[in-house]
Amino acid sequence: MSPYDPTWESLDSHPVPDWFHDAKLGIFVHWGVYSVPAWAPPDADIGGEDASPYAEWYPYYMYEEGSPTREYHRETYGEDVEYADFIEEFTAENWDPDAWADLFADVGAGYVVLTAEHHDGFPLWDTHYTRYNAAEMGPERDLVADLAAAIRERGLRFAPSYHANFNYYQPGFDGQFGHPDFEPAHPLEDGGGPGPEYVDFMNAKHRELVRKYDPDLLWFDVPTRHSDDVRAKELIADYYNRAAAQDRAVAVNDRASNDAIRAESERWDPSEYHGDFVTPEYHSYDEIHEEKWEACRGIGRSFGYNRVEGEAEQLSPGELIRSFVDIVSKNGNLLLNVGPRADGTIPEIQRSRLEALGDWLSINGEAIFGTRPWAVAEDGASDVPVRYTWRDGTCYAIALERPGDALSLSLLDHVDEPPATAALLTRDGDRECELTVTGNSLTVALSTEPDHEHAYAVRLS
Ligand code: FUL
Repeated sequence: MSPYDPTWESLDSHPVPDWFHDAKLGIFVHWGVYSVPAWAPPDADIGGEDASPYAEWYPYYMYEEGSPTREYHRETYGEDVEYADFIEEFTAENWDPDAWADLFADVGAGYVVLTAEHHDGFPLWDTHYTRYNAAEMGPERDLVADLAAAIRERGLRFAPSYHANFNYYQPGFDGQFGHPDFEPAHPLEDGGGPGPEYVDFMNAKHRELVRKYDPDLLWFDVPTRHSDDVRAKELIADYYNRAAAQDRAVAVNDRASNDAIRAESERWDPSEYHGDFVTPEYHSYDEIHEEKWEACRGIGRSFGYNRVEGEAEQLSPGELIRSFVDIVSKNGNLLLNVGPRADGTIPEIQRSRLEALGDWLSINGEAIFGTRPWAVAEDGASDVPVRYTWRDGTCYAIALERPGDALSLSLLDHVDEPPATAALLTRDGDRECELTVTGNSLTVALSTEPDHEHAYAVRLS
């Protein structure tokens, strides 16, 4: 018997799997034909009308009169070069899925999400439904299958993301690919949702994706407020039921929060939220958010590789680590994006951030993985900002700046008994710290200097 029906009432009864709560860190990979031009104006506003810092939107803006991308395209490639002409340069010739998987596993990620199909409508898997796909053209390799195998071999979970609900080149199922004389459509301006035939085509590919790769997550780019347009409830029920029959714990995202957070004035309405977790993009919640959430963002200002981004656009290792700790303390995961080059290599500027995060987690992972939010996320009693996490009766206070020789905490406002011991996590193991209680204030003496940078975790038990 199938436990789930395609109604929100039924689908909303699905539990968030523990593994998703525990994992905290996922790696997003935006890779596709757009990784060939790999260009966007880095200083544009996200969601701008004529421009976006997202290089994976090149195939949209290159046809948008007045956009800097159109100008760049004309100057660099000339008027006659169409988006489809980039396919043959999307080679993946230096791609080593095992090396990617080793890197992501070393950072400490629990799951990896690859753009199986982005808004350009070019699937990265061997699909039966269009010959414009990575197995038949460009890399001539099923990128989804090969990455899934390498990732799962290392015990990480794998998910394809699916963004076909918005195709830059609708109508025309193959976008411009099937139409040499195509007129680029602008669904955003036309205001039309996908028509029923497009939805059939899109959902057939989706079912195929689910059957071929048994995703551990469905990272689906459809805000639930638009879910009826694309019959998302049917897809989600199909996915949950298949996973239930295989006894696998899976999760489905929701993007309503992304829309609402971006529109700043519009407060997210929980009745519009479905699925297992919400996915604010380039945003975070500033308090513990009870619905499980996952922040997604690039290391720089784009998801797809942008060749003109430099150091100035990237999160520094410290910013990355501090924002990750902040997200975890507030019930979030971080889905941190990597934008590889068209040949399958990961730019050093991104790799170095991943390695710094991995190094920090190799010392402080016990204060992150498998934790849950504590009574409060923040503590302002010290002169450095502090975030809390909690696991199995142990509380972790994580200072986001290097504390002096003591850390003052107000955690006694929230517990009956003060902790008996405190220890600073370091590269060489724990360093015991002396605890003093004065009224409601707890002071942790840090007699030894931390031996690493960026954020400092103290175990209180
Ligand atoms: C959005 C897309 O439009 C962006 O390009 C990116 O893929 C982001 C994760 O989702 O909806």
